[in-house]
Amino acid sequence: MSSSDHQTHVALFPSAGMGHLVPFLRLANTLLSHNCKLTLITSHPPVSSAESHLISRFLSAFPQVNELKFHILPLDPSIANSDDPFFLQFEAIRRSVHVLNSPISALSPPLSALVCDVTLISSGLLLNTTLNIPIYALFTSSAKMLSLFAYYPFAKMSDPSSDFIRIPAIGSIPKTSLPPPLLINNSIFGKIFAQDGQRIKELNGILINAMDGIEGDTLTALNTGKVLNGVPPVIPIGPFLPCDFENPDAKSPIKWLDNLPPRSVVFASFGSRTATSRDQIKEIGSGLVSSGYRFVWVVKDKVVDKEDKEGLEDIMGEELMKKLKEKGMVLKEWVNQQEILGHRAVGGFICHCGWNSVMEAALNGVPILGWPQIGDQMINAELIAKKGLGMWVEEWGWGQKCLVKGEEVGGRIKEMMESEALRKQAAKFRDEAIKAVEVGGSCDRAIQGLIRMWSKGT
Ligand code: UPG
Repeated sequence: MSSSDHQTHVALFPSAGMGHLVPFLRLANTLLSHNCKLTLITSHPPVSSAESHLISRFLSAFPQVNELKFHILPLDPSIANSDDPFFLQFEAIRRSVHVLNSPISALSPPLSALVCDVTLISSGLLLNTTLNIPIYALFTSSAKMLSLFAYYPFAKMSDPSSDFIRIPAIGSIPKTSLPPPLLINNSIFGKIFAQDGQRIKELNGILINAMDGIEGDTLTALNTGKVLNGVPPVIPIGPFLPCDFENPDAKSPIKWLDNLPPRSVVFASFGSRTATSRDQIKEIGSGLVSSGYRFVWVVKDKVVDKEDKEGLEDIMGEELMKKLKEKGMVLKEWVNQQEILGHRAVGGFICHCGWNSVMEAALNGVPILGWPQIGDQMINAELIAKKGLGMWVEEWGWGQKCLVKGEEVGGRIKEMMESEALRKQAAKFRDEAIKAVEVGGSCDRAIQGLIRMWSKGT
């Protein structure tokens, strides 16, 4: 019997977009460090170059990982009313999953567990009709969002005329804060949400990039059946730690930051999958300049990076670009966000409240100025404001829908950078996050417990 026969063999099945891939690969890194055998299921072709590059860097760093590559059926834009390439990819992966049946059953040694993306719960359960192993989901957003996901199929039926969704033990969420596609009939996102939300009871567990220090109350409510009876164990394994293979070959602002005083710089970035309108880009630019603070700003002009070809000067105009260069660093490429947030010169983060970014800010003790753009981000923004990890200007609404003036942006940046209360609270979350990820800390214990269960087939 070879030594690999004794290894716990886990398959990880992420869905589209860096917001889903990054946490999966960070989990992969942790499982590998605990000597698991790993199969990574990759769907081809991916939507963005960032995904292809990250998968390549990951596989080069860990040649022992088995890549189970499968080609998805063609995208079908007529299938639902969405022009979002990432949602279309979610749907296409779900529609193509049957092709995995035979290669996944043939894996050797046989799988001990499958961890699928939250948008692939039905797919994972479908594959399990032949595998018959423990199936887990990795929930890539907040525990509050998970409560909505679990309760949504019931909430939707309860009172369609109400302006709120009331989630037991969690509270009311205004419908205006829900991911906007949930309010559109027949949207891909809405369908996945309803279909997979109903099936979470069939999972053996849900892993989540969350920690008790931030969402202990919600995690307890989920785990004691107060949100919904029958929710499987929700296991917080956050915050995920950044990994060496994530480093892009990009222009790094780190040397520039090295020469600046502690907490004197604002970092602005809105994640991997939203484009900022040209008008809003110009207002953000003038807001950053008028704030008086130095800044690192990552500009994203197109939803999919492959299409993001125009130069900064063309987008900003010569005059604004000149002013921006005097005070800060503007980039239009993939950066090492964790490294920037971890730099002592960075004292605030203008952030869309994508959940990975929120947890990265917490791990580094950096206060957030939340500016939700799409999806779960308004729910996350409300959460960080309530917990004191950041501020959220409710009147700004959805970034994709309203134009916020530069003067207003600049004023709020000052407010965030000058708030002693935010700084203290963010530092408290950083301390708790560091405790959670220490050897013997809550993450470590949770991962070891999981591997023990998986090795016993539970
Ligand atoms: N990142 C970089 N460099 C960049 C841009 C992003 O390293 O130049 C990283 C960032 O550090 C983070 C990830 O990419 O780890 C982005 O994830 P996230 O902050 O969650 O944002 P999105 O890419 O927008 O993620 C999508 C959704 C978001 C949701 C998340 C998890 O937009 O709302 O919370 O997926 O489900």
